[in-house]
This record gives sequence, structure tokens and C-alpha cells, in this order.
Amino acid sequence: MSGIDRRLFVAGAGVALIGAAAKTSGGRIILPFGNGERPLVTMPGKREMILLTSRPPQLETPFSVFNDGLLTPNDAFFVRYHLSGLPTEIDPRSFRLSIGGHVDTPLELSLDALRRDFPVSEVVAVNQCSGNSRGFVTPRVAGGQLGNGAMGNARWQGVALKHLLAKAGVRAGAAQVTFNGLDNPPADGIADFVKALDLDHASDGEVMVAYAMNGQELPFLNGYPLRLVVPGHFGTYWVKHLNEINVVDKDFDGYWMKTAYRIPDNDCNCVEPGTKPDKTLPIARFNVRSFVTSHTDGAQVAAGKATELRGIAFSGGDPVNRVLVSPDDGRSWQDAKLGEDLGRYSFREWKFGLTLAAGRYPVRVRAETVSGEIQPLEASWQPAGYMRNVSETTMLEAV
Ligand SMILES: Nc1nc2c(c(=O)[nH]1)N[C@H]1C(S)=C(S)[C@@H](COP(=O)(O)O)O[C@H]1N2
Ligand SMILES: [Mo]
Repeated sequence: MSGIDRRLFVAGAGVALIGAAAKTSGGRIILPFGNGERPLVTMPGKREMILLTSRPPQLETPFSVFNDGLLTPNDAFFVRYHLSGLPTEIDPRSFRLSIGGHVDTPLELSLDALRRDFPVSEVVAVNQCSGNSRGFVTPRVAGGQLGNGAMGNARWQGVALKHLLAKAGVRAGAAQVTFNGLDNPPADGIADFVKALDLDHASDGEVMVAYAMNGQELPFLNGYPLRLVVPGHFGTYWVKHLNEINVVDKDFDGYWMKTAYRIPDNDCNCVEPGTKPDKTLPIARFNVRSFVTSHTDGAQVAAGKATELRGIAFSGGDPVNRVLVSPDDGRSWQDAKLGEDLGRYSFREWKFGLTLAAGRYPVRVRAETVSGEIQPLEASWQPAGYMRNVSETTMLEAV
């Protein structure tokens, strides 16, 4: 697409975002928890998705997509925003990314300069919302009641942030780097969505300013034209429509770091249901998870015949090296076979063949990382409902 076509296309998408925010087909889906009925809708650049809210747009990926392949297609990738003040039009020719604050030489980079003047980095990485699966949390907690579709895995391309920081020249005494995008609060008194990373994390060579996703420009709703990619870390840091990077000389204390997106500061990042943690810290890396994708809960399989189960596992970067499957609710476990390795931040496929006599089987799946992090068999609880990673159960009925 030429620059002008792209601008018109994005402008069109933007207008549609404000006007008919979501087009419904009349289809509905029932997520398996209380008040789990949701409309299926399309939005610009998206196929039929599960609607959580339309202003701001929040869309969940229908879970069957995760069985189609290890990379989540752009038009099926989930969408999460906090603020309804979305940009409506982004002109790629006049767009600039600024890098400023505690640096020697503040930069204003065009998209062309970003693609032309820096080495290209690539990583396959999962983006998962902190509140993915919150709808399953008991006792229930406030916040978007999401099923398991607020996650996705993509091949991201862009420029490692360390190159941009090096070009700007970080001054001595720098502590953190902040990230802001083009979306804005709809009213005074609501904090702009700004996130921060420690300087050494921001300069680790993995954190990336991405301009492409699965070989194409970012979809508008996933952050066109630039977004931060923070491999292994929850989606809250993956700032979309990124246009402002600031180096700061003390820890950033904006609302979205200091108040929101915090977890109990203890080994399990959990507390007794209904209680509050004494101490919290900013959410950071994913905990390890795994899912069955080949069969839905309650699915029927042929008794006495081989059934192949298939699914995905991922972690916060410590590689998944085992996925265990139990046909009997966790009494006995066997190793699944791991599939292609697309890197330690990607979904990893697993497969497991089993033959079941007639009956009902609570099949459980449990992933473990190289250094021994393993999914718990009982769900833990925290007030915000973040980081759910209990070993999942899929009921199979052999008939
Ligand atoms: N500009 C901006 N970036 C943002 C957000 C936001 O509200 N505004 N939400 C964050 C959160 S909480 C998540 S989970 C991810 C979701 O990324 P996606 O919408 O591309 O799936 O975007 C992050 N980046
Ligand atoms: Mo999120």
C-alpha cells in the first residue's frame, strides 16, 4: 500500500472505531462462567471476535484459533485498551517517534528513518493480558471478565530499543524509561496510559519497538504504526501507537505503574481470597501456562480408539521443557511430545496420544520450565485476578 492509501485506510478504520464501533453478526458465544454470554463482532481489520467492551474496544480471540497454528493471525489477535480516546487518523508520513528526557541528543524519528537507519530485530513472542482468564477466578474479582482468549503469539519485527537509546545517548543517573502512545484519556482526572521499564531491562536488546507483526504492518487496533514488544512480560507493557519514549532519572510514579497493575509481593504473588496484600510490586513476567486446543471441555471422543490431544504451552522466558498430561484429574501424569521450538517466548506446541475406555475423563495438562517452575494444581487468588495459571482441566467423554 502506498503512504496515501495507507493513511486513507487508517482514517477509515478510525472513523469506524468511533461511529459503528463494532458490527455484530447476531452471533453469540457463552464463556463457561457466570454472565459469560458475549456477542461476536467484527471491527476494522478483525474477523469475528468476542466482544468485551466496544468503547474502548476490547476483543477476545475465539479459543479455536489457537488450534489453527502456533502464530495467531493478525485479524484474530485480541485487543485491549484502557482509554476511549483512541487516535482516529495516523499519517505515516508525518508520524514521529520521540526519544527524549535524560539523554544527550533527543531524537524525532520518522517511520522511514526507523526502518532505514537501524538493524532489524525479530522475535516470536506471546502477548498476554494480565487479566487473561479472569472470568474463571473464584471468588470473583472486579475487572474485565475474560475467558482464555486475551493472549496471542506473533512474529514481531522492529528495532531493538537499545539501538535507539544508544543513538540518543543515555545520560549518567538514568533509572527508567517511560513509554506513551497516541491514545488519550477521555476526560480530565483520568491518567494517560504511560508505562515504565527499568533502564537495564529497556536496554537488554530484547525489548523492541515493533513496526511489523507476522510480516505485515501492525493492525490499527494492535498499535499501528509502532508498539513496544517486551518478550516474556505481560501485555500492559506493550504500549501501542507508541510515539514518546522518555528516559527518566528516578522511578516513574504514574498511575499505571504505581497504582494499577500491581501484584502481591510474595513467592506466590497471591493472597487468601478476599484479603489484600500488605506489599505489592509491578506485574512483570508471565507465569507458566498450558492449554488443550484440540478438544473443548465436554468433547466426545471414540472409546477404545486412539485420540490425539494437542495444545500449547508458554512461559515468561524460562523455556518450557515438559508438558504433562493426566487423564485422571492429576492422579497419574505422562509426558506429552513437544513440537517445533520457535524460541523461548513463543507458544510451544505439544501432542499426546491416548486411548480411553468408555467413560468420563477430567484431563489435566501441566507445563514445567527448565528451572522447575510448574503450574499449580489449585488456583491461587489475588485481588486483581491477574496471572491465573492453574493447571487446566478439559472433560472428555469417551463413547
Ligand atoms: N497505548 C496503549 N497501549 C496499550 C494499552 C492501552 O490501553 N493503550 N493496553 C495494554 C494492555 S493492558 C495490553 S494487555 C496490551 C494488549 O495488546 P493488544 O491490544 O495488541 O492485544 O496492550 C497494551 N498496550
Ligand atoms: Mo492487559
